[in-house]
Amino acid sequence: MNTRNSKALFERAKTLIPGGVNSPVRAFKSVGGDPIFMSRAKGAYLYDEDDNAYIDLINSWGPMILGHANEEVEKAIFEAVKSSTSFGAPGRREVEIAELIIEMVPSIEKIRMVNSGTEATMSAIRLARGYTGKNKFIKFEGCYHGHGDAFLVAAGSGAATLGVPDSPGVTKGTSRDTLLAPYNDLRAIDRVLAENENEICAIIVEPVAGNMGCVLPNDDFLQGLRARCDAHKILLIFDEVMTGFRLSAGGAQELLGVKPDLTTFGKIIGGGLPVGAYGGSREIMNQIAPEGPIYQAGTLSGNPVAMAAGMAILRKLHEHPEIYKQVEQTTRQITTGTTKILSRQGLKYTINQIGSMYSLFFTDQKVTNFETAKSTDTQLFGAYFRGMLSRGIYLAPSQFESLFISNVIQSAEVAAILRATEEVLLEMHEMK
Ligand code: KE4
Repeated sequence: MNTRNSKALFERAKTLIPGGVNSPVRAFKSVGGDPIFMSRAKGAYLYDEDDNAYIDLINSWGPMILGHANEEVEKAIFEAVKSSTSFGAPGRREVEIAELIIEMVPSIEKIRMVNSGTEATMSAIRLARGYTGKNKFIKFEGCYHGHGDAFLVAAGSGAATLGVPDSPGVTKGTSRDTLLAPYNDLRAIDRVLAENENEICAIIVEPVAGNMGCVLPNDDFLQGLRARCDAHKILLIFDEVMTGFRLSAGGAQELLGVKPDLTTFGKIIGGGLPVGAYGGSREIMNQIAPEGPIYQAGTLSGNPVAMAAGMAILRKLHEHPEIYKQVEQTTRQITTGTTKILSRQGLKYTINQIGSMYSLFFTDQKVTNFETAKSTDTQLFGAYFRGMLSRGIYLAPSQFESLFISNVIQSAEVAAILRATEEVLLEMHEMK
């Protein structure tokens, strides 16, 4: 595959941008090879600067559930952009998207728009601290909640991929208030609660983890967190930046039937434009300035173009909930087909899947937390990634990421994905 233009662009980019990329995991560091520079995308396909086509299984890390350059989202953006890209004043669209999200996610009575998932989670923790008067919070090893200082402790995603879970620049003072427990481990939570009685404001969790690869909650896990938060007057925060509007119109909380006190959003909520949000009960959200004393602000929060894109994608998902069944069926076709290939080749790798999220782990163990995720063979994953890429299948360039299926991946794409998988695993197996 000719990737001459991507290589030239990467050489230039490295002299101008740290690592040549604007987000670390895009640099292909953990899978080998140089990143591919994309020039355009449409539907299920990405096209690089050398005009190679790729079936996209990462979909901008989640947002593109309707595929790339969706006509309705584009039309909404083109319409909005004609009336300026930002007012710096409240606008009608902010009211409309707030009404729509509150209708789609029953646990939310008030919501605040921000510009990224990181801003959403940072604000949610500040709100939890201000509302409860307590400073410590619990996060889970391998969960990633954006790059806010307090979260870069045993974080997943890019931090895990780069093997620098506790980033330099994060002070001891900051990380001191971040308490850790293994995902799916309620007994560990009980220990942390007992050791920090009355000092914990919140437990923040990815209700389905996507940043150590796709890892599902045990049946009793989320309900167990809910009960403990109620018993200890702690806020339960669902970080649904990834799962929000992805696993169902009401997110993981609707699909799995557990109601958080606060929810954070990103990715799909902006239809591919930079949007995040956090929301919860009126009582808690009214603590946010200017209604309450807890400060949070943003120049471009709620800007009309991003709101138009968000409205278009959320309206489509709200009016056509059958999309969720469709993307789940497509995902199952891929994972079932892959399982058949693995057994044909005598390979015992693990697949985790829920809705339109899945990961293939190069381990024969069940992957239920960060420790088991880290036990996977990331060298083998790198070979798999490069083999699929050379056959025009674009995966997340890290074992510690989930894949995301869009509703424009049809049977032809599924067949191509499975054909490539069969060839690559055979090639790798012979190499082993
Ligand atoms: P952003 O600041 O990247 O919009 O959102 C941070 C965030 C918060 N919470 C969860 C559960 C997330 O998955 C993310 C961001 N996800 C990563 C992918 N695993 C973004 C990709 C990247 O960092 O380049």
